[in-house]
Amino acid sequence: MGISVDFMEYVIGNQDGESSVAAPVKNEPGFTPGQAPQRFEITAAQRETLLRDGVVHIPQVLTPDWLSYLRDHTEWQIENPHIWASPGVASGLYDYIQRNVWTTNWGFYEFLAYGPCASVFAQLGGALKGQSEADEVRLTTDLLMVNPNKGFKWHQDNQNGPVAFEDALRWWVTLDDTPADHGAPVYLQGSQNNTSVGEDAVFVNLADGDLPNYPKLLEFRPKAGDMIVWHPKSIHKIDGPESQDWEKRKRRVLGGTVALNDALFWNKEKVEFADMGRHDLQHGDPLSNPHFPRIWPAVDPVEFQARQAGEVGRSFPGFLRMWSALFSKKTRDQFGSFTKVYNKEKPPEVVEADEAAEAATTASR
Ligand SMILES: O=C(O)CCC(=O)C(=O)O
Repeated sequence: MGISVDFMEYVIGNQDGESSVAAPVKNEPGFTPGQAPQRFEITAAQRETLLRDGVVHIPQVLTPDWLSYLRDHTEWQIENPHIWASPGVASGLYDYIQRNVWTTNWGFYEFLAYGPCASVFAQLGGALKGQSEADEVRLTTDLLMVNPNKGFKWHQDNQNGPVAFEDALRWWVTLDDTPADHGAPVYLQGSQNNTSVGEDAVFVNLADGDLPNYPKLLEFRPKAGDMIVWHPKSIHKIDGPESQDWEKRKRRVLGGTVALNDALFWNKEKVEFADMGRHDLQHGDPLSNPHFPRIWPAVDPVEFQARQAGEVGRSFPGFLRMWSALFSKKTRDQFGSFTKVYNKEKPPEVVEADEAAEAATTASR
């Protein structure tokens, strides 16, 4: 048994400020609340890799300070579990998993507002949009994922918040080294270009549609502080340990989705666990709203105030919105794909993507 969460400890309300670890930038002279995020330089090679492969591994985005900050908040969160983590924890899928943790614990929000990730999104999002940097980046959801016991079979990401695929970018930052024999994220190279996986699908069979046209598997072994960024249509999986138990090991990851530029509120007419906040946005409205906060080029002062005042998060009206979408055809299609949880190992041509990434990083430093 890995990390165990005490169900008697589940907290229902907001946990802002209870973990007292301050964001590293706050100790710097001249720090101003709401200031622009730190910058991490993305290379031309990394931009090209994302465009070609649909995924890129970026080593060492987190400084030691940010790494230790995020580990402290994650440990605190596991010890003080939020009720929203209960379904994922009870199922044993993860030792701890909480969506939109940025809304209940501002430690995670401040990481995204001030840390280096927003600049990575801006530069890689810019690559997708044909710009050197995206004009604007908004967070549409995050997910704290500790120890994927059962792994996550071949899938397309579908819980991205109310944003269209063409305006979204997926991301993942790990706080631990990947073990040698499991836990490696694996991507089908170039599969962002597939035309056969419907937008409501989650799990896929690699033998179906045009997926056989993407025979190469890119396997990454990220180390603590590394990021992976990918196109939302990229097909990928992660395998847990064979025993489905991480025991005393830890694999702590914060992942999520951001929206690029002037993205619109996209009502997918299906269950969106990321979108249960108290807002009245309608399909086609600008996404500018504290529930989908701007993090690049900097936070929006009004949205920032709303977040720090605890005005964002799940709400009863938002829950009803999610509930009413539960019975839509699109939701049925999405859950229908759960019956196809295939993990057929093609005779894989595994490309050691990490070697390529390391070469690119070394060249850029
Ligand atoms: O790292 C994990 O546990 C799963 C990651 C993943 O597949 C995703 O975020 O889509």
